[in-house]
Amino acid sequence: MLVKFSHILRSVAEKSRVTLVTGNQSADMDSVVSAIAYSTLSSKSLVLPLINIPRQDFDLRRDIVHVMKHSDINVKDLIFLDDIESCWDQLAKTKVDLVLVDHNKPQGDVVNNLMNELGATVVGIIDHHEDEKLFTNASPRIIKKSGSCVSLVLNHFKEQVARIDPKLAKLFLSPLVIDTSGLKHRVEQVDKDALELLLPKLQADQAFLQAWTNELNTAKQNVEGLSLRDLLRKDYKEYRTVGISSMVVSLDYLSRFDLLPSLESWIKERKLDIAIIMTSYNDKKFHREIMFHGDDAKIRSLLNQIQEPLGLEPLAKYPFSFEQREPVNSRKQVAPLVNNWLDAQGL
Ligand SMILES: [Mn+2]
Repeated sequence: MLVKFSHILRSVAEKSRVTLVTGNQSADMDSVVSAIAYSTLSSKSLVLPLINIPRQDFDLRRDIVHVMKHSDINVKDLIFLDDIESCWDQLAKTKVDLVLVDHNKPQGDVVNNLMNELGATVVGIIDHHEDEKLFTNASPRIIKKSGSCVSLVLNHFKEQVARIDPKLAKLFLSPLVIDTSGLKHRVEQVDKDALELLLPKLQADQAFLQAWTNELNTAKQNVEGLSLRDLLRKDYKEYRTVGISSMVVSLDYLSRFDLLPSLESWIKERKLDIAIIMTSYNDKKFHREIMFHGDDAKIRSLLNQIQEPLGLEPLAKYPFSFEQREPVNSRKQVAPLVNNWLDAQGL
């Protein structure tokens, strides 16, 4: 990609524009596919997907790797953070526009530097997270509840979706079935509408949807051979000095690692006050656990604000580890509470 991306940039006349469509820094299935979908469906020229992680971290996302193998898109052709950094001088000669999908406030140093140092501007937003009320002139600016952000993207580009081939349809369907457990949970009207757009392309029935959901979930849950550091960065988002790693394993599973010392080095590496692990797993019923590590005083202060609203029941497994009484509360619900706490602390 490195060569190719710099090649593309070279072909862009100076002062002309390139649009980078970027998902959030967890770079989960929804973010990656939403960025690809927006880029592919947009009728403007030079609209390219930017995956908001280093290239080497992509392989940790085994569900996405699996999906890409079934598509005609080569992972080598995607742009990652390293590609941006190595093409920085060329980018500086170009006008960079940003479209945010699956988040609505720029995430990570590279994207923020594109804005602060190269004057990149956010020209479009399509998202299903809490509205941070930024970039109010962006167009489109669609922030709406949906199971999957890709549903909002597909509905925005309805006419173009009518022209895609079955392979793209299968790619675009993937976040939808992952985020809604096969169209069973957290399904909004916009998700149903998106499915209606894709079904004629796929000629799929209920059995196909279920099989594809299972195949993707199996790939996603395959953590074989991953180190704790891999698990920490596999599905990771940072909120100023608080990092939240989501994992599809239980806290018990993590006991095979040297958990606390590894968290210490993670905190140093990411320069965090608090590292949070959120687990989700099934054993007859669906569980979520949450665990905090870092500055004890800050953790206590944070817990003061969030333990009650999140319904956290203390566990004996590790210091500051809890079972979530309301397993519906994922990082999407926890993050705004963390942000409120950070605001109140002036951090
Ligand atoms: Mn999403």
